[in-house]
Amino acid sequence: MSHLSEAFIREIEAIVGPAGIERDPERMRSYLSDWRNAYRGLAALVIRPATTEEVAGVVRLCNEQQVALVPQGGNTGLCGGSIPDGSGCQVVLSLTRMTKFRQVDPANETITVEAGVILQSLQEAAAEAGRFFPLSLGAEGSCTVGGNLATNAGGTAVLRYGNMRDLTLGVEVVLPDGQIWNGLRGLRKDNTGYDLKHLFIGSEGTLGIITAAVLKLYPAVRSVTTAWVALPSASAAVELIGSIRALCGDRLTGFELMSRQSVDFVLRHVHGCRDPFGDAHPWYVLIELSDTQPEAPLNQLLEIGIGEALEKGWVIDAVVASSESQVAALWAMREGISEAQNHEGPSLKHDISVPVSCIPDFIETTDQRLRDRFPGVRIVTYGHVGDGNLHYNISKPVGADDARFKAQHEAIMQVIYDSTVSFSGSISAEHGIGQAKRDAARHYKDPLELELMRAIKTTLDPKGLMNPGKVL
Ligand code: FAD
Ligand code: S2G
Ligand code: ZN
Repeated sequence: MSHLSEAFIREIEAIVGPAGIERDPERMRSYLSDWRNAYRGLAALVIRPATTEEVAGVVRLCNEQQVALVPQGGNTGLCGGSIPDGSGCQVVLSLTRMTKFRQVDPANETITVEAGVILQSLQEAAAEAGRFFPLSLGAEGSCTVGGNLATNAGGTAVLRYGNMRDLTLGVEVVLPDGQIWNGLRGLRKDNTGYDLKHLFIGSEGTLGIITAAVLKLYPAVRSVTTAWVALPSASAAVELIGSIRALCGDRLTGFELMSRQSVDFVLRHVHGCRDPFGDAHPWYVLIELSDTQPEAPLNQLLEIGIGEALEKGWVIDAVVASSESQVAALWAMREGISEAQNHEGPSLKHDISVPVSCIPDFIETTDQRLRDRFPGVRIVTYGHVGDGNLHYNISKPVGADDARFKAQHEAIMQVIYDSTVSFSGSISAEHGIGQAKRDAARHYKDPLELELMRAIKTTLDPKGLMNPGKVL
């Protein structure tokens, strides 16, 4: 039973056309639960506008009729930010039909795309224009540019190119009252007051609907080399990234840490993955060097860097990929961790960041505290070392009951987040707050910061109709 009047639905249909609304409960289902089935909701309607003007018309009508909107892109978010609540009164506004490439400007090194463009399609379009768009993450085949902007997505190339905020020059936004802000400027310098785009990047759909963006393009990458390296400890990884970066500078474009536990899960659950080394080692890093020169001496650099590290005891073993398929296999090991965790029962996710230099102490301290209080939990530690960003995910003890384990989530989360803030870290490095971390953010964030965030929210969305219950 819809909480919306037939008249309202007819008005929506007059704006977006029959193709733009979804009322069938079966077809609505995929919009109402997240990738991991960790969050489920109900919606009175799913609306799929095809243009910015249609988005504006829908938002204006929802504003007049006080109907709350939940923006949605690829629905790969990991904090439940794109899932409506259980009231059945909210409407999901999916941007997935807005997939136009509005402009490619190779000389300005920019590309203007609509919010529903899939990240992988954007990467391909950049390559076709003889350029490179660097954002890269495990969900790139499904996540959208709008979702990447709304979550200020990070991924594996942040250490070289930054996160989505750093890759964006302008955005187009439909504000909560239905006005269209055209901020689609492709300028690298525009110092005319507050940089408003940064209000919406990372706002997770709570301040407006991002409908398009001007994104930076980079020179095409023409040589890449990739290595899988076994290490004795996490502190060796921090030593190693420092020495590789000193040697290779901006050529270091990937440095992903993985614990043996995370590799074990992948070997167990991801078809076709095999450990390049016979023996098991405590830690691994995947290193990627890349360059715009076709014949850059990347292998030689890597061999020098790894050779020095072997002498210093930072490296146990190393293999440099010698083919495209080997490179793909190594990245499949890394990117398979997220999926593999789902086969081991609930994955309590903690996407934290600490200063890079604190990574080893954070791991040692937090592992110890967790093992003392929750014997048998399996700690899946992996992530983007160059950003100080660890995915510190906890799986249940072997054979434990899912429900009993999940009942410990609050207590486990508190140990991890208390430890994070004791190292001056953040409780959400790249995934955002959504509904998953709203209460934790209220507990751990500076009260003045929360007050400022609320002031911005109240100014832009006084009726509180934009993604209610998320972030704040
Ligand atoms: P959705 O999940 O649809 O929405 C995410 C949030 O953005 C919601 O709050 C939604 O309301 C809002 N939103 C969506 N579109 C718009 C819009 N146009 N305007 C305003 N608000 C909008 N994330 C990382 O940062 N780094 C990683 O390395 C990473 N790896 C991942 C690996 C896997 C296997 C998976 C499943 C996810 C991973 N993620 C990662 C999380 C996720 O892919 C990102 O957060 C991504 O940016 C979400 O994009 P989306 O289009 O799926 O957004
Ligand atoms: C990644 C995915 C999140 C997770 O793979 O880099 O951002 O913890 C993560 O599954
Ligand atoms: Zn990540």
